[in-house]
Amino acid sequence: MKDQVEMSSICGNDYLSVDYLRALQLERLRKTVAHTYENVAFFRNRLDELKLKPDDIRSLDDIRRLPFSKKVDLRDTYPFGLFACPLSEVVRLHASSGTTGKPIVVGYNEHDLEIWKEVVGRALLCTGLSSKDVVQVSYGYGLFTGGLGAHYGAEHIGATVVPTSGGNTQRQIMLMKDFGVTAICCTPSYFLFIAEKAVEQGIDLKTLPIKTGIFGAEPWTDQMRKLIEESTGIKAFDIYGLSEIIGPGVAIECPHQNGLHIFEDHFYPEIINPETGEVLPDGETGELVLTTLTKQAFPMIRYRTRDITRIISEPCACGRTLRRIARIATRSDDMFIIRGVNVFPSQIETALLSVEGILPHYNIILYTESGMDNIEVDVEINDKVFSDKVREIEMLNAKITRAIENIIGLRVKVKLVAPNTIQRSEGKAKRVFDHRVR
Ligand code: DLL
Repeated sequence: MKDQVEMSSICGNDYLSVDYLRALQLERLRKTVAHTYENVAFFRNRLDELKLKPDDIRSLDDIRRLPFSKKVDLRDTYPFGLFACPLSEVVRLHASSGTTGKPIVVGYNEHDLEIWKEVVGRALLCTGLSSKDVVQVSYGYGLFTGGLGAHYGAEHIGATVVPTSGGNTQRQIMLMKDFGVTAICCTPSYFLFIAEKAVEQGIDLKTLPIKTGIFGAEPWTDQMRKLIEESTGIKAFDIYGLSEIIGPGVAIECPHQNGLHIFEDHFYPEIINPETGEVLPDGETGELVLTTLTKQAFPMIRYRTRDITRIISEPCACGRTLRRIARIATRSDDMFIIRGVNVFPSQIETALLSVEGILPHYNIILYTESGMDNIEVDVEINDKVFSDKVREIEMLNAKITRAIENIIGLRVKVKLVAPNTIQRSEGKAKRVFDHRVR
């Protein structure tokens, strides 16, 4: 009975004909624009300034006539200024920390929660999970959307949910083993920590039933995926989302892992040149802009995510007609400029993990010395290397320095540190520390 619910009623929209999907998107876009215009003064004023009416949106391309929205709009209207229904109809609030003081707040009515559990459910099914799985949710529960988002999605497909939230890692491993957990949802950095603790406890994850990881909420690289898969024997899937749009469940990889399918019947994607705002064709890299097509309490129109990716429109071997986005290696605001060179943390991770003998735990420290900006990369080495002779450690240091220089084109200071000295994360990892003098 549970199995029948799964594929037929939940995933139908993964396989719509492209023409039908576009028509559905247009119909939903028009509704969303009209609903937002009617109920959100902030949006109405912007459209009025542009002398635009909701009825002017007649084709999907007309979306380009609509103004972008940004994180600062949420901040300026804190806490509920962008809500499109009275608070009495809102049944859930979530919030994500902004860079300055106040968080950004998002709201859901009952209909929105239904959509959320549908898209997360579809996401989990897309990776091959089913009602037979026992899913440990180790994303944080609370204002962060990760825990509750994954929770209700997993319940929706009839899986058995183990709601551990983040933290208390030893206990997480005990429950994973005792409950026969088959899949885990958490940040990739937290899973690394769990895997490390399991080794310390003498538990080999490869001998447990766990076979799938649903990892997201932070950037991670293919190198990190390889390392996780090889050391733990699970298959690691990338899941993407953001609070402003819904939370987790905007996009996910299928077993072919050549990009993340976007649930396009609910979220309309565009890629823009972040400098000019110009819309770029599929295949070109730029900033992802998302429009919600079905949300009611907190609709978002042309939200600039700051996440850098490209749309992949070639058909996928899985048969889903949903377009994909390339793995998000970086946010435009994560990039730092050192001596005129644009550097992304993911480039440093890629370089580090290409070198043998180091552990996937690192910090990137930006500092100023004699008026010049520099990068120091502190990286842990494994016990074996740590006990090696000074000369061998020096050689490893030179190798890492070269690997980074080859990728970013800058010589950085590399510091090899003892195992277990870099702070582990139970949620989103913080890896960049900016101590530059401005
Ligand atoms: O991180 C929602 C989420 C929870 C997604 C659990 C996946 C799993 P926020 O806290 O609002 O929401 O942060 C959103 O995190 O704009 C990206 O910059 C980053 N991010 C999320 N997923 C990925 C991913 C949740 N798979 C911000 N790869 C987004 C890279 C990601 N970055």
